[in-house]
Amino acid sequence: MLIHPEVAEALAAGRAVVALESTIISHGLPRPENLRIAREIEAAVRSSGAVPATIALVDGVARIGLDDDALAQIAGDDSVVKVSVRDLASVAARGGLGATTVASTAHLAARAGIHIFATGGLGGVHRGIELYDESADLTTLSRTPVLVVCAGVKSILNVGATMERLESLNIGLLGYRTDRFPGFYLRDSGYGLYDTVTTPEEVAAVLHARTELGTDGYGLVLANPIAETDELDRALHDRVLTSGLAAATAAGVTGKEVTPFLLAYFHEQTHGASLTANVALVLSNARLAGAVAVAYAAAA
Ligand code: PSU
Ligand code: MN
Repeated sequence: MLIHPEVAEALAAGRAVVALESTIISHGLPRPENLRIAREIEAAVRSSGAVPATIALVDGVARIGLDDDALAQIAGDDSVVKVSVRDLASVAARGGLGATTVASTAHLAARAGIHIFATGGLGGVHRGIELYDESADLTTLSRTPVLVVCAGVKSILNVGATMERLESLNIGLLGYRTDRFPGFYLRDSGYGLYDTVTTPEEVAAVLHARTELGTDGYGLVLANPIAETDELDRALHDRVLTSGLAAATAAGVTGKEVTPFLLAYFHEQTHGASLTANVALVLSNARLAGAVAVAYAAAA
């Protein structure tokens, strides 16, 4: 593991640091805008007073905090592979270039001593029953001490089943200024929440209470809904979702290709509207995570 000097310095001084994933850059957002957006996400963390640490495998080394060259490689190199927790060692051993998912980013962040993490959407239980497909994001968060700030999960997933799994796996779930579980492009996935917080300081208080009670070994999700003005049109969303799921089935897409396939399908079929929404929500999550990290560091 190689921790970027700025990140290492902030951690040693007990200052606020926010981990960022890299699969969203390589596989979640289209080229060439993805590099610019990756830089904007880091800037959003900084705007809240925290240090960003984008995580990836570069030349087989787990990097905690990327310089601009590494960020450009993740965004534009054709050899970049999507790396979950189980793939980390094999890609590292062959010196490969790997973009980390929520699961593997959370794993490496916690290992580096970073406990706040921002992304767009969490992985979860996929639709379809014959081939059961559940993201390692869930099982990893059940045993990783990290707070993940996200806009809920996409409706490409089985949202109800995902929420049940979050409960079974002891993964905490807080709504940020909402009592509805957000649906990524939409503010409301159709499912309610039991816990709502309204300030970064309240989130920091929950984090400290978890340490006190010994439940801090589990992940915690802070669900931050997309702003009303950035939400995708619901009719467009429903139409593209239906045709996208059918296209994935028809193309026989399985395994780790499912999520990137559906994300790209949305970006194409909405002619960029889903991309605009996606960028807005990720930036909002990065700003909120930065504010939570600052409040958490102040209360330590
Ligand atoms: N959901 C999104 N955007 C994304 C992802 C999920 O809205 O970019 C990415 C994240 O990296 C997440 C991964 O961890 O997809 C989940 O993939 P899978 O379902 O194969 O575990
Ligand atoms: Mn899967």
